[in-house]
Amino acid sequence: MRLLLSPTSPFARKVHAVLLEKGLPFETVYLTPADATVSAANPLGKIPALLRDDDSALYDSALYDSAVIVQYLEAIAPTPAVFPADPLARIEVLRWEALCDGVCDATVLRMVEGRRVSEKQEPKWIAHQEGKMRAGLVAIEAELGGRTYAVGGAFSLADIAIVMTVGYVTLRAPELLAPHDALVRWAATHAERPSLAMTAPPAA
Ligand SMILES: N[C@@H](CCC(=O)N[C@@H](CS)C(=O)NCC(=O)O)C(=O)O
Repeated sequence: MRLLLSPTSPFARKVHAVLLEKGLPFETVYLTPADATVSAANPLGKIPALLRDDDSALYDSALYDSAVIVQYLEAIAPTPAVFPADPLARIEVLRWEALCDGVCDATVLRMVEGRRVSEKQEPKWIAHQEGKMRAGLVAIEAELGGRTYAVGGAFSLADIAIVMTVGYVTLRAPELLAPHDALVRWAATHAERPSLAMTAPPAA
């Protein structure tokens, strides 16, 4: 399998970490979303995409988005699992993933707007995205409470998603984490896990 990714993409980090957790054989292909290989694999032109080994045609065989790729990996390599067996606990993990993906989506949108020349930036749009980031971080910290793992007392995709989110906000908007010492400490502990340490984004 080949994973199309960039070093800073949080969504790619999620998939990369799951591949490492499962010990699956794969290659990494680092590129930007603008690369033609990405649009050939994913008509939406987004990273990550996964090129499976069973491909005869590149377009037909590529998988996206990160949540779909994670489900695929869990299906082909159920052990070690990144989802709990209990269906209702699985829903909780999926909700954590949605929450964390949403914070990362808002962080990407804020960053893209912030990179436009200052006269063209829309402060209301930036504030709107920041509002989602702040609310998401508050929810993540509050719901984690004093737990070691987000769901069911065991490591899961929810923990990967939280570390991914804290790592990406640290890269793009560290000031928004100032009120969240407890969350930052929680993430730092889990970020030492090999799959997460090996996929950490570069420093800003
Ligand atoms: N929901 C998608 C989001 C992927 C995404 O937004 N990737 C960004 C990089 S972090 C990207 O490729 N952006 C390029 C674009 O939107 O054109 C997923 O989970 O895979």
